[in-house]
Amino acid sequence: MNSKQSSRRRFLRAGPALAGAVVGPLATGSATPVSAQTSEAVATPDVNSRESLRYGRRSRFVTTYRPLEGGDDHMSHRLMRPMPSRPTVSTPLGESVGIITPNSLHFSTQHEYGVPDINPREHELMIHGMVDRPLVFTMEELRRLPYVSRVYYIQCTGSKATPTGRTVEATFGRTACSEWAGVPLSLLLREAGVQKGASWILAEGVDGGKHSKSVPMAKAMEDVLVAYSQNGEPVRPDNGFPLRLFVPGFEGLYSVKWLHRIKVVDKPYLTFQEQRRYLNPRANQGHFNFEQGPISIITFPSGEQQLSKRGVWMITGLAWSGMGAVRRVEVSTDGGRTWADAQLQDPVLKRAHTRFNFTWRWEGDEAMLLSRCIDELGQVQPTVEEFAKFWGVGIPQVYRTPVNYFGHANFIQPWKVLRDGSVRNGLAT
Ligand SMILES: Nc1nc2c(c(=O)[nH]1)N[C@H]1C(S)=C(S)[C@@H](COP(=O)(O)O)O[C@H]1N2
Ligand SMILES: [Mo]
Repeated sequence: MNSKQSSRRRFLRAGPALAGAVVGPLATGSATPVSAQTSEAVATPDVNSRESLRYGRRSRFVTTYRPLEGGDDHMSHRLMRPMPSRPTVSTPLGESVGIITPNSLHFSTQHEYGVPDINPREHELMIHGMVDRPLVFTMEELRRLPYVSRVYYIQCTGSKATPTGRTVEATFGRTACSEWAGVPLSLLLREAGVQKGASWILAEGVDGGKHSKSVPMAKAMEDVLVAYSQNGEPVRPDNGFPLRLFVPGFEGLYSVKWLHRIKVVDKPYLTFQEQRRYLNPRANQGHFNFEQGPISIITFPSGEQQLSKRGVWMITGLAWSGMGAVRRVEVSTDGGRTWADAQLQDPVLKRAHTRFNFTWRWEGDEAMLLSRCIDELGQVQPTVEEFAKFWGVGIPQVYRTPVNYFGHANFIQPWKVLRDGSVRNGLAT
């Protein structure tokens, strides 16, 4: 055994011990022998190009891309029409490591009116309505103000467990986590002087459809950001360049991109977008969905991935809650009959993706993998059965109904491991 191999074996024995599970020595032949084979270092033609030197590039052997939702070929997709709207592409969660989504791999959706091409030197943010001093900021003026940076997830309401999604991208691909930096909205609102009786803000973007969203004043003063930076670089055009609202823990649609106007008001303004698509039609729910509940997803092994052999594998995934930090994640490998704690990987941050890991010994039998998030408020992520029962409907109705109807659809997505090691969606249709 060479030294690489023995250190790998030490790690594999340590893993289960750290996870608190009892696992015997590895079955003979179950670990991949480490060979001396490495890919030949090939000088790629552009290695010294001006662009490579100035902006960097990834290895040509790394081919992770954002898959197109629906899995169609790009040019034949039904939405590739000569209009600004484009198909949704998903965060490649199945290959994710840690908690930060690279900007290039952040999902992209809901641009029915195109992605505006904004010159930051001409962009302004206006704050008006029920304020003592209406204000207009240029980007330069905003950049002179004190700013904060925070790691937060974002999740589109359309992202949820389904019985038909074949991959983790097809089900939960519209979520991502970044370090967002910008000016606290509370600072700008204090500067403008919010008048008595003002209880909401209306934020509006400059995209063609003027996407706008009403946000309660209490939230606006709590932790909302007017963000211009994402993972250390200017927010990308897809994500709202040069300026976006970021409303941590709320449904993604609150985080208005290409932000140019905040009106301080005394009631929610049900603008076209909000009224047409975002309201919860159940009047007894108050029409609005705010924070997203506790949720977790197994990213590996997930749909269409493959366990190549029996033995020790790391079940890994992401958990989050719109209401705070993740306290615990439990994993079941037997369809929910028994559960055990997964390890949370640092950092565990409020309203951010949290990585969890669970060392598992696969004996080659069929297995049903589930994960369940418990947040710091003690809220537990439901199964689809529990979710349907809570809303007093049947499971088929849960799947059929528009996503906003039942609030945040945070029920568990099971993955089924077959005897041949292939992985399938584990929800019955
Ligand atoms: N101006 C504007 N803001 C917008 C949208 C939009 O279409 N226009 N889409 C919303 C929706 S539905 C989501 S899920 C998030 C997605 O943000 P992201 O693209 O940075 O992930 O932006 C929100 N903000
Ligand atoms: Mo969304």
